[in-house]
Amino acid sequence: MTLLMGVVNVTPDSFSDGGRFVAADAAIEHGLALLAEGADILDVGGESTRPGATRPVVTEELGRVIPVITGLVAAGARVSVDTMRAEVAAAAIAAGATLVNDVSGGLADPGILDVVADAGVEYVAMHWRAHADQMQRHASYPRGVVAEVRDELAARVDAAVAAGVTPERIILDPGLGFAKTPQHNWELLAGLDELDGLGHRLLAGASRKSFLGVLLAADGQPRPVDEREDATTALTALLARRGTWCVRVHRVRPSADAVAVARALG
Ligand code: PMM
Repeated sequence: MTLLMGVVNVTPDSFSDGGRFVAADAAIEHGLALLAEGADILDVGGESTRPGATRPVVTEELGRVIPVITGLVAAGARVSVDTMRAEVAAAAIAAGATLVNDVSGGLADPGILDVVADAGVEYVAMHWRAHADQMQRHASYPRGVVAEVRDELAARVDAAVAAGVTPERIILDPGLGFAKTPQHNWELLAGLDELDGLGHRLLAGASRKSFLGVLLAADGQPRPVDEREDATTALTALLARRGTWCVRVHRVRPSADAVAVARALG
């Protein structure tokens, strides 16, 4: 059955008021609410990867995510850390995270692969080409987006295995919205079966992304981010129907219903 990963972003734009401890408490409370709605995994991230975002320094990222991971693990949650940094991954694992969700697939900080290998935790390698402030310059796939993403993910698997990560612990993600045009995202979603050929579990994150806003645009204006929930839920149903291992979402309850519907269909 498809698992649901609930997003717990601990970034200034997600919990804007109050100091660090207020933000941590709010994030923990949010994570617990997602668990109650049926999240299987909580994904704690302290770096915004939205197009154009600038990076926090490592101490800032650690200060954001570690208290939240500690609190959620204490509450019994299965926690993943959404980070590209080896140092943050190591601290998150020490705090109880059992999955490292690396949107760069080991490209941003190759040392993260050694951390994952040493700890024996699960590893999500997402398709990525450049940091958020540069990535849309890399949205070019002359050989076809599905073929290029597949080959680049295969190279990330090779790098992870070379570092000692057990292949069974590697999960692949097409990286929707990362160096992709809306059309690229749709082609990737339609071509996920080709990524299955790499022999790893798949995770996809489409929740609220701008390509859904473009799809649902009215009068030339993209649908605002908080009005993309129904489209997100529709995608969860379709992803669950095709047997995707995990779907990453901001709101869990509607997607849990979608997974239940897909499951009832067999
Ligand atoms: N997308 C975002 C952040 N982390 N992790 C994985 N594995 N896959 C994704 O698609 C993904 C991710 C950006 O989305 P957000 O800013 O809305 O959380």
